[in-house]
Amino acid sequence: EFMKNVIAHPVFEAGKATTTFIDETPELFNFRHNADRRSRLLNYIANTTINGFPGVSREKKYYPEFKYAEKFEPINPELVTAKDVLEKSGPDGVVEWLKQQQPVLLTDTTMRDAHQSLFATRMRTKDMVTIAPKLQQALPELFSYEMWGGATFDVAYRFLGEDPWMRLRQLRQLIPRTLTQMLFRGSNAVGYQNYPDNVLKAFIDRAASEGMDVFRIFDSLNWVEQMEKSIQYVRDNNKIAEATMCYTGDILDPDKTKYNLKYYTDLAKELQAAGAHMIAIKDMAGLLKPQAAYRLVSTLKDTVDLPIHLHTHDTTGNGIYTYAQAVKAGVDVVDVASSSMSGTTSQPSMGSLYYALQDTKRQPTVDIKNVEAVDRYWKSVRPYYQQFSNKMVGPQTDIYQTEMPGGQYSNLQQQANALRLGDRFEEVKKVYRQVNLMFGDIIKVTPSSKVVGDMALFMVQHDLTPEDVEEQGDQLDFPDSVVEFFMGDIGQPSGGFPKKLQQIVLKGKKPLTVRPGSLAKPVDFDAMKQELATKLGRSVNEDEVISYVLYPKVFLDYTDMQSKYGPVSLLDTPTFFQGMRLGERVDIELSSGNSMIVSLNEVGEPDEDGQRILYFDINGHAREVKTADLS
Ligand code: 3PY
Ligand code: ZN
Repeated sequence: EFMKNVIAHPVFEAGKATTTFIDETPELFNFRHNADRRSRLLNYIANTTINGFPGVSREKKYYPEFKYAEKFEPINPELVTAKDVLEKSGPDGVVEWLKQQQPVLLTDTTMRDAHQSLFATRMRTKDMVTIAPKLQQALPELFSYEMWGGATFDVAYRFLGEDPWMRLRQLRQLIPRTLTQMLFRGSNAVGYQNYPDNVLKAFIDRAASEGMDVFRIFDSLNWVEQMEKSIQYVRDNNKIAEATMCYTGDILDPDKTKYNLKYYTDLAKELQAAGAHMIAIKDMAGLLKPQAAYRLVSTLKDTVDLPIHLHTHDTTGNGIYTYAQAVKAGVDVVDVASSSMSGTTSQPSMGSLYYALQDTKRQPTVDIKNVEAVDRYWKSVRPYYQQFSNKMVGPQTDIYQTEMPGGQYSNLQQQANALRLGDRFEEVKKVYRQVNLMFGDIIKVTPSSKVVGDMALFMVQHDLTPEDVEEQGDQLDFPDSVVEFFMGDIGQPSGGFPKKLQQIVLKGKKPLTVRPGSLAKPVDFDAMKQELATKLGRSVNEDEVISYVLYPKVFLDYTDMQSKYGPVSLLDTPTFFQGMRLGERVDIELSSGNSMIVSLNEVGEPDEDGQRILYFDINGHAREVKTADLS
């Protein structure tokens, strides 16, 4: 077996093996492992070349000749970052430090919300890790990099065939001087349902130990009870608990009385009492108008003694103006994205904000040349993901009425297309607004936004008006998410449920009136570990158990994909989504110093069973791979 490895080794094959070859070539001993990884990757490439990637058309492979050669100065030894303060003085130290900063601080969302909101969360770890060391050198003084949480956890496993924990560890290692930040959906963790408290705790403990610093914790109905436990678990890890108020409505509109200024100041006080280190205003739909931002931030500054972190989406086009007003009112940190990953459903641009605040005392302290140089990298990466883009070409001011979150817009469009309602999307938006009012005017953000979206699609699909729902409700089979919402499974909305509609939807079932987590049985992690180990036929680690508990099916599908196709995260992004084209050559670095150079020389016609043979050349050796043509 060992001799087979020796003979098959490229150095030996090339006749270059000397007497010390065996001693100097440790991979001979894991050669089967490597050969196996190579074969699995080739199977992936062959299959993707022939059958494509779900949701990606294959007319043209976008594969630019691109070498990113920007160089940055080493970090100034005098610099003190928020991360340095956290390491030295803990989260309370960061809170005090923030209060002393005159310039507004920045969070860069490029590696999380920007791509979640622009191209369905599809950015791959490889494209982040490639730039991460340079990001660290170029922009160490940022408050934080948001690079995890929200939809990224699920999408990494489900669509990208990669391990989100690995992403966290790699970025943490490459960005040691700047805080990492994640979006945490309170009792819904990084999922769409309520999890028992011990699952929240296990997840937060693990994320903290793997390098997460700032946890932005929200609840989709702004229900503080749903955030309290998570805030405490983050505090227990000596990390930063940023408790969140999701913003909806318009505090300056006297006709909109439900979510008025008092609602937000009361909420901020409750969050402070629950142990928040910082307060986030999460304007997920881009509804916070500039004058309202001024009013809200200045009032909050007078109400609570905590730093305020503002998050908006540029969907309605006023993001920079909103930030400028918030900065004037004393906001401590704002969320921006690199220019070519900013705008519309994403965050406002970092570079634009820098210039908008020029000649003010609060202009952010960043080197604008570096901001622009980093953006040249993102600009070259963005076209890889064009096919997942939401195609919104400019600001959508009708969102002020629809109140649809940036991340939902493109998703709902996809769902509408799938139901053949694509050409009725304007109607879907109109009904989305009606549904919100039928439900009692609720906060709309994952997962409550999905409930409203599902109901809107249901009503458009069945041509139902709100009156129809009331009159024929007992015969209607409402979407599951709507039933769960009225059952209280995602919590209690402010002002309670509309009673009549609740009865219609629940058809006699008795709803919860307490926090679902207070009734949920704790998960038995030891039993889950056993169960997973039995299913996979091998021992499993802590990350795998937590992921399995959160997303059992998604996680098992991911492990299936791994056994079939190997470490697909090592492929470059165009090859991952597009496979190869005839005559093309691709370099894959399997591990440091261990590369695989692949050329595709010929693609055979399908045989009678629909199998094609692809003729590759691997590190100079011919190799045939058979794959089924599913067309
Ligand atoms: C998420 O929950 O993923 C969000 O980004 C909500 O805005
Ligand atoms: Zn957002």
